[in-house]
Amino acid sequence: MTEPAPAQFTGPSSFVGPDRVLSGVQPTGDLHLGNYLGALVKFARLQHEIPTFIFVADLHAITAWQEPAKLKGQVREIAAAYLATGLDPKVATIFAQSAVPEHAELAWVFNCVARLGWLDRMTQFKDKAGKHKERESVGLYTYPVLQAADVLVYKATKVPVGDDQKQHLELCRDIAAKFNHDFDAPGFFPLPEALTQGPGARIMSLRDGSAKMSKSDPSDNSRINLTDDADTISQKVRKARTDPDPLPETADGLEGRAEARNLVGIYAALAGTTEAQVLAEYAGQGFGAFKPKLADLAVAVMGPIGAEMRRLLDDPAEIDRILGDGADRARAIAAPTVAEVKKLVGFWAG
Ligand code: AQP
Repeated sequence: MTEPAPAQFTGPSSFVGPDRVLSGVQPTGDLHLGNYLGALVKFARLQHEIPTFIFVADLHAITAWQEPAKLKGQVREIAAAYLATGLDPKVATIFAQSAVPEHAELAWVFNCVARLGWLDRMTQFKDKAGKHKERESVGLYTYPVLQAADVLVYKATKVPVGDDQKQHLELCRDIAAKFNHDFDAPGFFPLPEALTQGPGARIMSLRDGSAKMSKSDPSDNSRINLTDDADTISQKVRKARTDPDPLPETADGLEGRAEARNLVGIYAALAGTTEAQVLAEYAGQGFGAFKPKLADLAVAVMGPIGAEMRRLLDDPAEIDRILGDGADRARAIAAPTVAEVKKLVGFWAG
């Protein structure tokens, strides 16, 4: 039995294996612009560069109560969003987390590798649990451990996520390194890298530039949903909180103007350009002029996604077929990893 790690395990991984991308989204509500720019848009790009595994995180979803009769439908909605934003099921492996039991199996082993002190530091749990953590599920607390299993069961090396997930990825690396160390298996698991770069890494609420855009924000006006129609998108952009000053010439001028910075960042991410280029075009103009341009851009990018999701959801059997096929392909990678882990741990069934 190894003593708790005195410090975090870092350093280069001796892992030698193929690069793989892994990420997922919880089926816990309408996907929004933050999920799209922070995660989904990267999935579609990466699938053509590196073998890509994208799952719907239904095990994670039940860390908070989900209506059983609705959960399958919620999973299909996320799958439809993946497809509508450009994931190709012939290229990427798309599946539901609950269809690959190896995630949960590996998570148990990792629960015994991770230290309580490591989890105590997770700020997302503190944010979500608020003042009443004793009322939260144990699953919400150990969520980042399951997340580490999600990634490492595929020995994935790249994890495209929003900024809010960086800390969980660091924990994932610590778990991988401690497992490799404790079970004398150098390089068995890679130390995966979070891909958070880009202007969409942290999209803030349209009502409060200091809060992350989030599915669970009670105000629907705080976010643009993937399923919003053109009028709703335009209205939400026009109502977005801003300040009375014109846009500055450089990004330094956005200092202390969180709402202004957020809208410029959203424009840059949607247009596939940079904050500096947006400011070069709009410097000196007020939000009365800028917001309609942003609204048009958001409608042009998001409108077709919502329409395609609605079309796909008309054929749930086809979505189920894609998820079933993806689960078979995912298990073909995950099962051998768990078999190796069982041997390393010394399980009777290993
Ligand atoms: N505001 C955001 N900006 C950029 N990226 C974001 N992501 C979430 N919000 C933003 C990224 O979206 C991916 C999927 O997130 P998730 O649904 O699995 O979990 P989450 O981070 O908890 O998403 P929400 O919307 O904030 O949900 P609630 O309100 O339930 O907490 C992740 O890659 C995440 O980084």
